[in-house]
Amino acid sequence: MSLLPLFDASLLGRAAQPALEFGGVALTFGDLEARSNRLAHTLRARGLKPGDRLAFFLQNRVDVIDLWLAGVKLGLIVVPVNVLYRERELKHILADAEPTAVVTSSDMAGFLPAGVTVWDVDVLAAESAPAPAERAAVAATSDTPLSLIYTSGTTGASKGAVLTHGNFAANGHALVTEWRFTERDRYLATLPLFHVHGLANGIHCWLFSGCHLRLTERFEHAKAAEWFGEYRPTVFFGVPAMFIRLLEMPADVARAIGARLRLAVSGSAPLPAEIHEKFRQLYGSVILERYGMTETLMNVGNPYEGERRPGTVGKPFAHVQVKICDEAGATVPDGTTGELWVKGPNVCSGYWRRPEASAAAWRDGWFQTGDIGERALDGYITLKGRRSDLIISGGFNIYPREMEELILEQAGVREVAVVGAPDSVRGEVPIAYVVVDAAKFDEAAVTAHLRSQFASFKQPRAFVRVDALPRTALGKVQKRLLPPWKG
Ligand code: MCA
Ligand code: AMP
Repeated sequence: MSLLPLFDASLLGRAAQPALEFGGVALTFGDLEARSNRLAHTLRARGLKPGDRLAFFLQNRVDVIDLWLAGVKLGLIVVPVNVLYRERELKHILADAEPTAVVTSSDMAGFLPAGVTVWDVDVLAAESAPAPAERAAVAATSDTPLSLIYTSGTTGASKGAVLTHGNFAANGHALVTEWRFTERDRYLATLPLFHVHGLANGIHCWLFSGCHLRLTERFEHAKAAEWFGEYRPTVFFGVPAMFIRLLEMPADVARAIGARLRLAVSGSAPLPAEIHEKFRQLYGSVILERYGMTETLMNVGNPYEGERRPGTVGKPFAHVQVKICDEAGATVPDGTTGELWVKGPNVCSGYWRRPEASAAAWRDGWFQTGDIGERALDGYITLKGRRSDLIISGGFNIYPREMEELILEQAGVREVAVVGAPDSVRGEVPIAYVVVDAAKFDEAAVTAHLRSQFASFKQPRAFVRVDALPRTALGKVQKRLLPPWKG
């Protein structure tokens, strides 16, 4: 099934109904239908055909929604790119995805590597204004790819997960149903639209249900009280760092917000049980924590009705099968730790142009998540860690190897290990333990170079100098034996 018929309940069926507000602009679903049709005509006139990749490198704005809808209609493969990415990340993703063009704004175009075709978002919008408002659409099926979303997997270089219309349809349909979305909901969208939490969950729950959306350019905790107070959302999705920031709200304001908020969902990183409890006390609202991945969209969630158990991610969604396996691939008994394997219409079709990586990640039709967890006798799943040394900071992923490779290239660095240290807001922050040749190592120069190459959230919070890295007899670095970072 194409996604379009699911969107049509809103785009066509609720054409006159208010759909969204952003920066003082209010649009109906009919406006969104017309805007995306006009953009689709423009993209087609610029030569885009079904299966072509079109990347966007944009902060949240309505044009991202227009691009997504136009991509759905034209059978394009849309490639969302994190706005915080810098030279290395951008070069890698754009060389791998080979998009026809990258749509960006004039203030961000300078970050894009030379040789990439850049389309200015405002120029595209101006060019689209006189285009026909009638729909330009091609047929799609469940298997038609819709998006390449880059995720680091377990290796240093990130890989594009090929997500199809069917993957997004299954995920969106399940969430709207399980989370009881109706057109009366008001969803405050502050998550970035370049990751699946904001895009596949947020945008699709909104479009499938026909509720109302308030979009913000990004999450800013200093504005949260104003946004919640003015907009009066019934639904909010966030990463744990956002819920931690929301604990700074005055008690009376928080109570009033909580009284209207029927659903607060946390995901993308572990939500500490203590934050779950503090949020309940302050807002009177019980956070629903769920677990997903870019490759699989959502897998497991706490129930809408019933116990939302702190520290757990709940039970598999109805359309997803989950089994917990030992290293040999045999299912372990409940109460025993193993790796989560998942199967279902939500799981992506593979990694873009990487048959070996795809072959390594799937086994007998099951996707091996790399996440370690256990299932209680009553079915609730608790995540316990990961097979790889992924660091999650503020809900953004950092693969240490990617940073280590670049740090090792710097003058005076003999050895390096990047590890996550606990952080009260972001969950974890990266710390680089280095063995250096002090005469040659220039920390300020290394820091400046890293900033030009990688996203801000990947930057080491500190360089800790050590005499040697702890290693096993086989030479593997034992990150757990490094001295704790004292901040
Ligand atoms: C963050 N920063 C940004 C943006 N977001 N800068 C520009 N535009 C943005 N959109 C930078 C800031 O400049 C700053 O950089 C740093 O991030 C922290 O910003 P701050 O305002 O201090 O915010 P905070 O209170 O620490 O909160 C950070 C945050 C951010 C807003 C929660 O981490 C965030 O948006 N996280 C969402 C990540 C997400 O959507 N993950 C979903 C992945 P500096 O460090 O230089 O000061 S999808 C996924 O994982 C799976 C599938 C799943 O299950 O959902
Ligand atoms: P990504 O593939 O970049 O979207 O990141 C997905 C990873 O985020 C998963 O493999 C988990 O390790 C982690 N994750 C997502 N949701 C949760 C959660 N509720 N609790 C703990 N980890 C989570």
